[in-house]
Amino acid sequence: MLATARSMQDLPSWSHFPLPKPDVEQDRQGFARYFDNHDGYCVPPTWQAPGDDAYDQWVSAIKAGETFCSNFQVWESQYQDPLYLSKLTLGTFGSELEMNLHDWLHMCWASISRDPVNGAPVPFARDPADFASRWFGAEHDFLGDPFSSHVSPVFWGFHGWIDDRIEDWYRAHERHNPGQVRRLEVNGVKWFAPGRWVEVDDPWLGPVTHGCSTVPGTLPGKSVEMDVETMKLALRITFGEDDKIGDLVRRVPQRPWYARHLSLRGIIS
Ligand SMILES: [Cu+2]
Repeated sequence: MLATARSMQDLPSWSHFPLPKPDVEQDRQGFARYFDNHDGYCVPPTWQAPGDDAYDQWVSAIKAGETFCSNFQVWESQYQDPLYLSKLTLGTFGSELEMNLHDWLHMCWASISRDPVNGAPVPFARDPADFASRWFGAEHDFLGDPFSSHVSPVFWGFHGWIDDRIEDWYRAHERHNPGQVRRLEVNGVKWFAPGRWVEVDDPWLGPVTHGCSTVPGTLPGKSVEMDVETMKLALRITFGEDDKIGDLVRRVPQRPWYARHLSLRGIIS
């Protein structure tokens, strides 16, 4: 994804996570300057989703300055620590990044979702089963959903940062387990040969290897998850209205996509 996007546009990685706003009592000027948002990385204010206290608490905690110190900075240093990385397989490291850090980055830097037509706030964000054309434009600029998050420059900053950790992981293994990880190019992407530290020989390359057909209907010889209309139906069953699915499936509460796992387990207080 990054390689393709970078072939069209300059999309630098964050070299470090942007610092939170300075304490107003310690640094009045810095505090005021923070809100000028010169670099575009100012953390936007939290918002409330009516009737969903668990969500309100979770998203405001993620955006709090204390959480930057207790979580984001801890992960930032851990995921660059050669000794720590040298004990992880690539798959385990990827899962850690995804489960601990990734969704939080999306939600920390997200602003409230807005209807692209009239700018009205949509606190629960676009319904995942709503494919109306207005959601497909660049005006739908919401970092909390994979449907729209790539519109935000912040997305490319932190995804670049995450991607850069793969090289750290490789260097860590070179240092502590020399010769045990071998570079290999797969489908034009820098990857690694399967072995003790690399379980997956088939990296997820988005639409190149794992995407849906761009032609609606069927893609002969491919399984149903490759079919756009089938996947839309699956989303409607998962997130759609109760009366259409009966008692068979419990309705998933609607929340921004990257707030699906409202775990506070990571917040160290
Ligand atoms: Cu992401």
